Amino acid sequence: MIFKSLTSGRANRAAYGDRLPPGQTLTNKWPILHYGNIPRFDQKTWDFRISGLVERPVTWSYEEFRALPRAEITADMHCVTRWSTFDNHWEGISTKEALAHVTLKPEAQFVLLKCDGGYTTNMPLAVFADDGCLFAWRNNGQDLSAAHGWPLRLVVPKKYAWKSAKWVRGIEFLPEDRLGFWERYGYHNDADPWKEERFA
Ligand SMILES: Nc1nc2c(c(=O)[nH]1)N[C@H]1C(S)=C(S)[C@@H](COP(=O)(O)O)O[C@H]1N2
Ligand SMILES: [Mo]
Repeated sequence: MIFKSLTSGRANRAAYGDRLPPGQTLTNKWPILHYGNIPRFDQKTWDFRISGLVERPVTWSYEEFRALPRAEITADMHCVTRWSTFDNHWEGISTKEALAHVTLKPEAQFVLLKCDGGYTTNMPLAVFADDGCLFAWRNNGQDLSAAHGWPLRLVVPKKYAWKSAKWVRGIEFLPEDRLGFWERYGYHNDADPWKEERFA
């Protein structure tokens, strides 16, 4: 009964055992959570930039981005506010695919994701480039709604969902870690739900 919503975290743990990280509760709805307003999307002016420690920066138009080779994954999602959803099917392009279009300088060790509206989140290059990470525009067979990140969001399945940046517009490669929006406000930099890395 995966889609039955339960109210008790303990009952969830009993029912879903290894699948639910500590302190999380399964929900059958997909909550909407973000800081600030939903940015307006204009396909004509939207672009995606790869900048920082790369030999040559990249700017893709919306059409160019959507023409890249595609990937799909199925993953669970865990928000630090304690809800989880199972079996999200995402379609988009993998972070490995994006990386294949640039030559990183050797000092590039960290990534800062930049979003419309000013949201940012950070992670080591190895976390960004891990299997399962992708820039998605579809979830469970449907285009993302504006509220869930249309036209593009990052998905980092192994981390708390604040690393899964909505309305993402670019990647900057950095020599040192630079904290993102929630990371600056005291969220844990590593954000592993299995270790309950909620706050620093
Ligand atoms: N641009 C942006 N992306 C964001 C956020 C945000 O405030 N702004 N919030 C994050 C948080 S805390 C969560 S839990 C997820 C929620 O994604 P959803 O609204 O699609 O469920 O988006 C993440 N991505
Ligand atoms: Mo969250």
